Amino acid sequence: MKIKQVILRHLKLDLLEPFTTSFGTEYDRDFILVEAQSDDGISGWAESVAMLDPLYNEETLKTNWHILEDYLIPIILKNEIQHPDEISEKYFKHIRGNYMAKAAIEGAVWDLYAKKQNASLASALGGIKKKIEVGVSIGIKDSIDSTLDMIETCLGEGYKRFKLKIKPGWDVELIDKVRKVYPEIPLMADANSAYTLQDIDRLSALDDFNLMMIEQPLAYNDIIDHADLQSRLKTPICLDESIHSLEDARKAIKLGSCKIINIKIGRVGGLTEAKKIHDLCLKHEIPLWCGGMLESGIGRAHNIAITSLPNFTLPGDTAASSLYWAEDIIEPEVTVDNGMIMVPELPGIGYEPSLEKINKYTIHSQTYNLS
Ligand code: OSB
Ligand code: MG
Repeated sequence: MKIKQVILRHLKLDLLEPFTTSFGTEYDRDFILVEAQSDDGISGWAESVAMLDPLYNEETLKTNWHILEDYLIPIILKNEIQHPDEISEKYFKHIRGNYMAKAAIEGAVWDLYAKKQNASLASALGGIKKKIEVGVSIGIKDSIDSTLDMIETCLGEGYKRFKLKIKPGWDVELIDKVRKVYPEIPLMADANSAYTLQDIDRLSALDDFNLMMIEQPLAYNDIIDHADLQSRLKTPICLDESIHSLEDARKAIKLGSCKIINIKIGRVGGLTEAKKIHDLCLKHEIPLWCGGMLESGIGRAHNIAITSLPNFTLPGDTAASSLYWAEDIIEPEVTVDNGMIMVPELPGIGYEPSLEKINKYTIHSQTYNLS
């Protein structure tokens, strides 16, 4: 497979509602869309999930553009790629970090590869599920009542799991009130690293609400204190920010830092690494689910494909396009029916990127050719 052209586009989509986590509020979503075109004119698509500011992790839209333009795209244009697994295993191996930048171009090549095989991305990755279960991630709101309203709406739409963002002071009382109204719903909390071991009393208080899991309570780069915390809680800890690779997952499992892992394709450097973490977790009976980064439909399509692998046994964060965007950039949009998404069977990501809509939301673009 020879890639003859790569196009980077900076898009900006307005979020229908601001999304607040312990690290900040997003009002809109700026992201890089990657289009990789083969010499026979087929395009593969993916997006970088890096945000404008280095708050979730250290990557940003600008660092991703730089790494893509100056390092990753030249490698992709220069080499004949037989299989997308070679990208992380061979071509990008010497470049440290920059997981989201790597995942963005690797994902576009995976889509292209699947299209050339006339296979869905899901089946090219070894996916087996025809439909996937999904939940919602509910940001920090200005009142507990508005959180309860959001849960009610999403329950009505059949979502299978409810994740509430928490931070110190927006935690025990919130979960207590939600549990009083909804004693049985599959409920979890995501702290995005807002606590330390000094908050053990608060975290222990959360242990009494039958939560499915607490996601990333402690530091974004920690697996030691999480192991300590897990030994003191019956609620499973799920790691998000701390897991960037197969090696990170192996060490976290070995230390007992978590009982569940959230896979984000961008955070782990791409689909090939995500598959490897999937296989390791299957072996160790660590359940998985696919996280979200407020993606456009292109990123959502990739998430749906990886979630079709067998060990994604817990509902993920890939909710319907209409929960985030007035209009998405793919056709059809991602729809959720009774908490389920049908895994597309068409070649590649299985949704058509709409060039008209993509152009409408593009702020800047740059084309790279083999020179
Ligand atoms: O921690 O999972 C997270 C959004 C941005 C950054 C980090 C996270 C999130 C979400 C939203 O929880 C997931 C989504 O709905 O896409
Ligand atoms: Mg998270």
